[in-house]
Amino acid sequence: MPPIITAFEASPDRGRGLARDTRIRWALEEAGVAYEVRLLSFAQMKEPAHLALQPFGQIPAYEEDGVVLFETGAIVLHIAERHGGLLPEDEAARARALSWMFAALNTVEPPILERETAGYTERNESWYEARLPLMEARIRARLDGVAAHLGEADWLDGAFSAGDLMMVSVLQRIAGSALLAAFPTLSSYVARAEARPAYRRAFAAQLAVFEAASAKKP
Ligand code: GTB
Repeated sequence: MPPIITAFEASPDRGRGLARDTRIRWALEEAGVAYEVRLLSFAQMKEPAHLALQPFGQIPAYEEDGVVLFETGAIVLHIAERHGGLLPEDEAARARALSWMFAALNTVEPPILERETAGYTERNESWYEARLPLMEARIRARLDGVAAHLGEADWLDGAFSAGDLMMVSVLQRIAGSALLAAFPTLSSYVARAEARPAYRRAFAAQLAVFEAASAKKP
């Protein structure tokens, strides 16, 4: 049985590939694994059937041969370990790739999400404009670290790995912003990753879901 992932039946990002199922689609495409998708409405995401797979009522969840997983980090790691293609064979290089995967999720993503969430929830509060430069400085400090390590290289540590997949997925959340544009090597890094055939297929697949949902609307 192919793995099954869950995704939004109508993604709020309007098919821009920012919902987290894209990470999983991309990892599966890089590994050459065919998959199926179970589409959920927001209401279905909070129902017991989905909560049994994803305790927070979010997407994505992942099912494969009796293994049920949630959290994109855990899912990408599982795909990389089970199916190959995303982690180097060499033990030390593999460990470094995993460090980058965790750095993306634990060090780079939190300040980016903080700014994004504040934009949704605090924009009209008196403190928002004062807090914004502080939030952006925290993001820039993380981008400095990634850019310094990347230098002029194509990928973070030798060949493309799950570390790059996760880092690019995180950086995409500030794509188009002045924050990322201030780091030309990181902008090129994101563009290089997005040009990978596996990413193009993953992006097209999630966009097709959004377009089909839009076409059904009266
Ligand atoms: N830590 C979890 C993981 O990595 O798997 C986070 C999963 C998560 O945040 N899922 C989001 C979700 O289900 C969808 S991707 N949210 C619904 C809820 O919590 O009730 C996040 C997302 C949503 C929308 C956009 N967008 O519109 O641009 C981008 C990203």
